[in-house]
Amino acid sequence: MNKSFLVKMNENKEIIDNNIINYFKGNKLFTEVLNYAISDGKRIRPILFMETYKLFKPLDDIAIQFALSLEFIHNYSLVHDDLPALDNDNFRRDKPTVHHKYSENLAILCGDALLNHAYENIFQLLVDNPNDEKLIKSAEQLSFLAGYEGMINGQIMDLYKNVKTKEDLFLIYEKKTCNLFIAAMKCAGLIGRADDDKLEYLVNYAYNLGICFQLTDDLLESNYEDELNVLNFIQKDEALNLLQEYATRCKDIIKHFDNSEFFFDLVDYMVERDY
Ligand code: GRG
Repeated sequence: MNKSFLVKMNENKEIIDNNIINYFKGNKLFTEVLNYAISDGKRIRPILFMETYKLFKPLDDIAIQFALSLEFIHNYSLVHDDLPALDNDNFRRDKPTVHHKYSENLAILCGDALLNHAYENIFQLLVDNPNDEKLIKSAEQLSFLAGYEGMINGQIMDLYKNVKTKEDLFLIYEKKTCNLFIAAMKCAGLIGRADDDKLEYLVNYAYNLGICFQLTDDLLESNYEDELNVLNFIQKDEALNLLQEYATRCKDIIKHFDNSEFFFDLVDYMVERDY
């Protein structure tokens, strides 16, 4: 992997980690629960947001706060997804899940609180910048893409749809995974005043990158038989070819931007990652 890309990834991750670790103050048990839920992760969505933002303007506090909100939403979805009523997972990021370490009721409330805080943070940006119509639009887009027709709809399909084909599966991936990637890039583009053509490129790149991310996840999974996994629909060779196809699409799209080396390398990172 390109060394300067990895340095950039680490610098970005550090910005998020420095702002998010022990974010919630106080010494109550619930503060501990909230901080536990957000203490780890690759920080891909906020990094995607910040790097997209930098295609248009230098990083500022609006960008960092928006990026943090994306990470709060992502973490709320993981805490709730791990609950016994949904995926019933006891471990995530090599640690006990929130409900497993604390309790189910605290995990439900933790997810609720993270989601609310994400929007509280964004409303604060709107209060501070009341004339920024693009910021308002980006807040609306984030809530749409993460909402009942977006990411949550992916979870509904995962639970209730009879997935018979690869196409059914990809629709779930689009909703569950790609939507937050799209939110990251589209919102950054909106706030950065990208024109309509550029916004469309950002959305398409984010969609294709989300599928690459998900296909890599599937290929890394060894016990996939009873799960939603592309390998239950096609052979490994075919999945690897498909992954390359989506990766190439990303690279073709991002050629439309100047100074977009990071986004070329990001595709390779997504395809080559081993965790
Ligand atoms: C609203 C409950 C609820 C669910 C919405 C996002 C989602 C649907 C469920 C979360 C679980 C899941 C398997 C989502 C697919 C996307 C995915 C692979 C998430 C993990 O993302 P990473 O690898 O996580 O970026 P880290 O740990 O790095 O933050």
